[in-house]
Amino acid sequence: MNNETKNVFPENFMWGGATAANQYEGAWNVDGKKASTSDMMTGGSHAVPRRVTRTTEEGVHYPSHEAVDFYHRYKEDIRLFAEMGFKSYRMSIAWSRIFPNGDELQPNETGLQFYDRVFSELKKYNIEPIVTISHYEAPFGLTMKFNAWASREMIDCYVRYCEAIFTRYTDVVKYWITFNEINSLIVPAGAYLAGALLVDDSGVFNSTAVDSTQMRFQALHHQFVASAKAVKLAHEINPDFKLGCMINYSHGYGSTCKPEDMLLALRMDQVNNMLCGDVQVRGEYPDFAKRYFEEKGIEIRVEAEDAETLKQGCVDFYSFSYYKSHVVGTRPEGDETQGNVFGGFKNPYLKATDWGWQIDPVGLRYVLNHVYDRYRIPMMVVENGLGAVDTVEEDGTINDTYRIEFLRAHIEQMREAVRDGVNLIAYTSWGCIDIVSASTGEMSKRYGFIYVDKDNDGNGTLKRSKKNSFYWYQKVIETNGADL
Ligand code: BGP
Repeated sequence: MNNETKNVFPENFMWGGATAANQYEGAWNVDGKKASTSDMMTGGSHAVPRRVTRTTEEGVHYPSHEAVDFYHRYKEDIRLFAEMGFKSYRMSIAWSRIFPNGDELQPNETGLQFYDRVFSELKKYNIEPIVTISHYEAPFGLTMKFNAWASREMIDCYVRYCEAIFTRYTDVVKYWITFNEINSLIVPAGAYLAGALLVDDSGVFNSTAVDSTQMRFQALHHQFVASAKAVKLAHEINPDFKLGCMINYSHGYGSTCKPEDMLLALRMDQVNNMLCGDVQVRGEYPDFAKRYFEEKGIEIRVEAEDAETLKQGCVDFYSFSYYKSHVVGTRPEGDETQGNVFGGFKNPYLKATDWGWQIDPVGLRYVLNHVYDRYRIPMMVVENGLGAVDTVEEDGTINDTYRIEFLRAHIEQMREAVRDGVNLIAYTSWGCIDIVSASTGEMSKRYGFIYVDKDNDGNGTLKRSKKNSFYWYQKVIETNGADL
């Protein structure tokens, strides 16, 4: 490959990393902060799923309570990000730091000050923040009061929170993402995380998910309206603000070229991926939604002004997470895969991670082209990475060649997509420093370029050390993606 085909990323391409407050900050109840939904979630393991509690119980391990203590170590961590050459850093604000119960009328000044310090540290190194407003959490108070997004009351609370942060950080943040992986609400496994839903239709406190399709889509509608209102408000507060949606892109191939399998793959793409993108980018529900809702018996309660609100709140960029692909259609003989968030079968052409996530770099090029053709607005890959168990050698080194290979293969395909004409403006690798895993609550599923000394039981010094991938990514950024 000659240099011309290697040097394809735009000059101001935003290389960086991504984290989320509840998996990273710790300090869950200090300086006025109160519990968020994620703070009431116990740790888990392969065998024991995480569960949600009503009160934090003595002796039970809650991974978010300390996480890896970014709250007190942000200077050291941001210095390391800067050393890697980060141009951007995707982070989230913990809503319950700003509005501890969620329904206060005034924000918590001490909470706001924490992010003042973080943003000023980022500015020192010219790192552009990309801020997720709600990443898999909501104040626990709101959840108990309203069952969170199941209720329309959430919209005003969310918009009040947005107003507080848009006004406060108007000069230091330009890129905002309204909800992390908003489409996770479509499937039960994502309903707790994305929607903070805790109580099911029959009023039962549900430890991991809510099974009611009706409730999930209603909650999703409330998030759409909240997102649109936030976009409009943001543009009024600062016309330079850029707002984005964030989709957990679940790419599914048909299991055979049987027309029915391909049709099913199309239908799943429409419902799982495009429905949310269409509402947030185009400002209206897509035509296929009508039949889908009818067939599922979903009746979304809408207010008269919602259609206009959605139209006025179209996002400026499309961001998504991409980890894996799956296969849908006729189940191949002998395949007993249960699948993860969006389900699906094994793909005989792909290898999988230790957690069964099928590694598919070419799928990333496919998705970038597919989505860009549809919306033609700037795109960001805001999560991508390999969750793996890392070993610290006796001399302290961490030789994570597998991670480098994973990332290299994905960046190569991004490069191809840029050559295909996709307007890609950012890449923030997930969990750029080891943090708590969202699905398992464990530390052993690591994504970072920076190792953090902490184990699944919460033991460890929290010391940071550079993995081999740290130096590799540094070189990638330095050469703007030419030297992989
Ligand atoms: C995404 C979430 C993240 C994150 C990542 C990896 O779905 O937005 O919060 O954690 O997945 O998942 P996990 O931590 O479960 O490996």
